[in-house]
Amino acid sequence: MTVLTRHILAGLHAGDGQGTPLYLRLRRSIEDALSRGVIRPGDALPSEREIAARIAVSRVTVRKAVQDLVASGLLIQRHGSGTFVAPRVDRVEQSLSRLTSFTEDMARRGMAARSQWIDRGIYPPSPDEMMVLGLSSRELVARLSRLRLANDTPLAIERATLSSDVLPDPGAVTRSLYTVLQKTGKRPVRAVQRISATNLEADDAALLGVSAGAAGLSIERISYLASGRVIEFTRSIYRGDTYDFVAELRLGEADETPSAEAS
Ligand code: 16G
Repeated sequence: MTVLTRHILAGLHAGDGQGTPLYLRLRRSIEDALSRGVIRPGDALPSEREIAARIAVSRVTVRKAVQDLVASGLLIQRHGSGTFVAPRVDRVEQSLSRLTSFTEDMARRGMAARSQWIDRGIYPPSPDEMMVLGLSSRELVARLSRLRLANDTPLAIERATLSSDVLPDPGAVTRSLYTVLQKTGKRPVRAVQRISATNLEADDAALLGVSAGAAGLSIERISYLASGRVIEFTRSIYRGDTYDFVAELRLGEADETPSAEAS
């Protein structure tokens, strides 16, 4: 018997929560095992069949409890290799003074960046996209929507739009958009970013592995070439529990002159 199934059995037999559906009691005892460190980030869970047999409940009950924990981000399932305790998400500190790409940000922290494509294609522009990118309705845009992961933990959903003459083949972006833009001399050199608080919609929350309504950051980035041309319009949703955006502030030039105080 594994330490986990022993822990679950002890929890289920402790008797509290009678009247609560069995799958919920099972879910709670797995959560309890996680919080007490009985199972740790990266550990593999026994198979559903094994848990069901050891604690004498149906596989459907085990599956329901496990699916709930997957939906809330505590467990992850890898196709073909089983269910694991999700890696712990260390908060990521992101400077607001450097214009960097997601891939670069993660590499600097020694984390492996990965993307899952949600959409990648050429479309007629929406009114917002036309306005921000300065396009007419006859022109086209490249849209790249990705779930961005670091060490297999989903951190953000990024939806970037560029004029199709900047990126005629969105399929050319496999890993890093900024690397592709760099190669064609169109990497942005400046950006304006607007950050606001949001509660995650169910679809976005499911992608990010958190519960619907959880806190998130909605970020709009408009990036420019040195010429002043807008090159990229990105709308992103970042997980509120993983990101700290940090800005360095300096005394403004006008305030630095001592004369105001001297008088
Ligand atoms: C950053 C940018 C995003 C850009 C992406 C490119 C925010 C807050 N930041 O995540 O605008 O598209 O980097 O990353 O949206 P990549 O070069 O790794 O594809």
